[in-house]
Amino acid sequence: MMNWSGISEKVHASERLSYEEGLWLFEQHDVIKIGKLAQVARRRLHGNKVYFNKNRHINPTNVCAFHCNFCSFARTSDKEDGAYTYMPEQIPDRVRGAVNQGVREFHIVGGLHPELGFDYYLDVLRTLKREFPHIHLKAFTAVEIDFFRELTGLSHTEVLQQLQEAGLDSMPGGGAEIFHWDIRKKICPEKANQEVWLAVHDAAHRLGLKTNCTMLYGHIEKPEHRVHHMVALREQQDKSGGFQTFIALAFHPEDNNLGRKLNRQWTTGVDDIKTMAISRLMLDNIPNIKAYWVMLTPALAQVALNFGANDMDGTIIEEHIYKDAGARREAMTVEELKEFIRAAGYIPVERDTVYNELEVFA
Ligand code: V47
Repeated sequence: MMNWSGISEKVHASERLSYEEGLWLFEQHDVIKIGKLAQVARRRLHGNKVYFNKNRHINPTNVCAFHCNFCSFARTSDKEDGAYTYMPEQIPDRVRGAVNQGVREFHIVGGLHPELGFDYYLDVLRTLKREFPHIHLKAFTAVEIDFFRELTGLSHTEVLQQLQEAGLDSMPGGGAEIFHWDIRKKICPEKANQEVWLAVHDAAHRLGLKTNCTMLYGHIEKPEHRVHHMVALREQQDKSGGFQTFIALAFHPEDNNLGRKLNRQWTTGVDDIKTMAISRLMLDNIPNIKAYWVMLTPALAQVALNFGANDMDGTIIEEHIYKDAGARREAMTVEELKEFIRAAGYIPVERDTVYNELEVFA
């Protein structure tokens, strides 16, 4: 029989929660209770610290060969309204301002362009690394890596090695969506599936690359698909150990087919907070839980710090994927981030991409 005291004992003893216990937590309405348990795990790992970094997103192209029905960002060809593709040599000038403001990381992801070869993506990295050698390049999701494998006939490992030579320093966690095929076949059937997505991260971890992982929730999935997803990530982490951060991504319903089908229904605040807390409890071997403020809004991301989250991402600057899907806020200054963290009662800590602490703002 599952109950609060059994789960609470396990959390206090740092014992792993089962799939069934994860599901049971999703069925509970006492979100404060779930949050308190998540805070036990969060405080054990991070005390009162909340991390942020100074980063800038770069989305080199929005032209994409795939048709994921939740995506508002993609265009099917260069000719479609709103389509854009930056040539590698155009990018440094676009981001120089952010570099001058002290940005330390570029988060680079984009469409799977049907006509550009692998060299385009290598050139994006090479150009940025040449121009800004001190900036960390966190680039390309597992889905993009698998697309490059298809383009080149190389293995995932060989693709990653070539990207590393061109300047790749780590990988973001996108493209995981919901692994369970009952859902995945309805929202992104063309994308790398669970096995492939995990195999790419496995290959990256074995090359010494740190990566992140995500879950897209709040659309047609059920709690069991969320818990299945978390357990799959946890099992992969047991094997290869290179995930740094988990980010639960709430579905944004504006301007995409899935959103229209669901009558533009947004996730609720309670669901967002509950999902955050349960992810902290289930993912006992992934060190950080990110409250991605672009996705949650800064206000709810701040609340999430009391529900298991210990990281607020960063300054971000020029985000497209969420903005196109209905998010309103595009950038936060370092001062704003620090203020949000302090006002919630935590200590802001600036980190680099791989979680070295750069400055503790006590
Ligand atoms: O994989 C796309 C999601 C992801 C929508 O690694 C949507 O540090 C909601 O992965 N509504 C990309 N979500 C973003 C991402 C990410 C973000 C921040 C930090 C990190 C990190 C990674 O965005 C996609 C997809 O799951 N997404 N469209 C939408 N309409």
